[in-house]
Amino acid sequence: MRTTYVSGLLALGASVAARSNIILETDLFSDVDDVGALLLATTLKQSNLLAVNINVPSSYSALAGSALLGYYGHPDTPLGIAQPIDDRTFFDGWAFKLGEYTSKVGYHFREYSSLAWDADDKGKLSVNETWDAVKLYRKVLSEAEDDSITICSIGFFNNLSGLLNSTADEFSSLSGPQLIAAKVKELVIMGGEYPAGREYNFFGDNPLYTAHVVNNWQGKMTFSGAELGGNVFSGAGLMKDGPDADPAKKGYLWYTYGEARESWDPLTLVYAVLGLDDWFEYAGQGGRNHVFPNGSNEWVWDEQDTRGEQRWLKLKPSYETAGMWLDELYLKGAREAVRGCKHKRH
Ligand SMILES: *[C@@H]1O[C@H](CO)[C@@H](O)[C@H](O)[C@H]1NC(C)=O
Ligand SMILES: *[C@@H]1O[C@H](CO)[C@@H](O)[C@H](O)[C@H]1NC(C)=O
Ligand SMILES: *[C@@H]1O[C@H](CO)[C@@H](O)[C@H](O)[C@H]1NC(C)=O
Ligand SMILES: CC(=O)N[C@H]1CO[C@H](CO)[C@@H](O)[C@@H]1O
Repeated sequence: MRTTYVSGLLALGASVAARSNIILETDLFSDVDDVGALLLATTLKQSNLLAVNINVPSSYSALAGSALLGYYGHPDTPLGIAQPIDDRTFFDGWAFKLGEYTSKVGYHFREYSSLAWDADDKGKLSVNETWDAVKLYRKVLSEAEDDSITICSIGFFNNLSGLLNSTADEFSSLSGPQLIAAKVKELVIMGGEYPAGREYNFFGDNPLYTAHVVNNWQGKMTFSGAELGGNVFSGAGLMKDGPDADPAKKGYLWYTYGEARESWDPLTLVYAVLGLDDWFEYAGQGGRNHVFPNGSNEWVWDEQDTRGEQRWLKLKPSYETAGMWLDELYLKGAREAVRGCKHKRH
């Protein structure tokens, strides 16, 4: 196995039609691997990022998300967030080791953001320019070509559950499930453990939302489990060699203090954009994921279930190689962003 990842670069000449239309559903709040995923979603040539929805309702998540989008050349990509928003911040009260990065990325890169950092007289940040996540799904899906959208879910399931429950509105006369059936090509999910287990994205917020989405979604679903990204470490190269003023580099440093991080979310994003490519193969075809009310999950074999193909991902290269490939992609994206950086807002 070669150790340098080139197929992403070879595809540079690929036509625009070969790009994947991505809606990113992220819990950009605690773990920094969402930042790695967002870096790739905004800088991979094969990614056509249509919208970002955040499922933790923190004003700092919105500010960080907006700053990252602006910095990486996507100032007009709409940003949605679960409502109502509050001012919660992350604190690592488990290991007392990991730092908080959303408020710092939001503040230090505020010049790239389309949201105002200014606090009102009660100290509350103004983030009222963000979309309600479910409305944003309905708008983007209603405007899309049929069967053209990949939703890449790397966080919790409140917004997707809200989308499933949604009804006709100003954007579309279709219900949530009808809109999904018409427009969504694939739902790619970081969450669960395969063939069975227990993972944070599934149980960490409201596991009933997870069960609602995974057990009812009609259409193709691909799962990236705890065991996949949990063994692949990345980010050290970006922290060491990345451009000084890169917000993803800073986010990683503020979170891990220089240590490589597990790669659950960026690996999932790579699959959502590139497909299997040299990175992945499928497992579990013919079976279904089932999520229990407590958020644990199990792969079941049920021939009565005709909801559409489901599978989970396995890695093709070694864990070390995949980590190296990720770092190459982070560095390439961060370096290109420096060259293209002409999009300060304020
Ligand atoms: C956001 O708040 C500002 C200040 O209160 C107001 O001027 C603006 O119209 C609001 N924008 C939206 C979209 O509600
Ligand atoms: C959507 O509806 C299901 C019941 O059909 C409910 O369990 C779930 O909480 C609802 N989701 C949201 C986000 O309110
Ligand atoms: C979750 O529920 C499943 C099914 O009832 C059960 O097998 C499993 O032990 C539960 N897990 C936890 C951690 O409670
Ligand atoms: C419109 C809608 O259903 N939005 C949901 C997104 O998730 C939050 C939970 O954080 C729900 O309260 C909202 O109803």
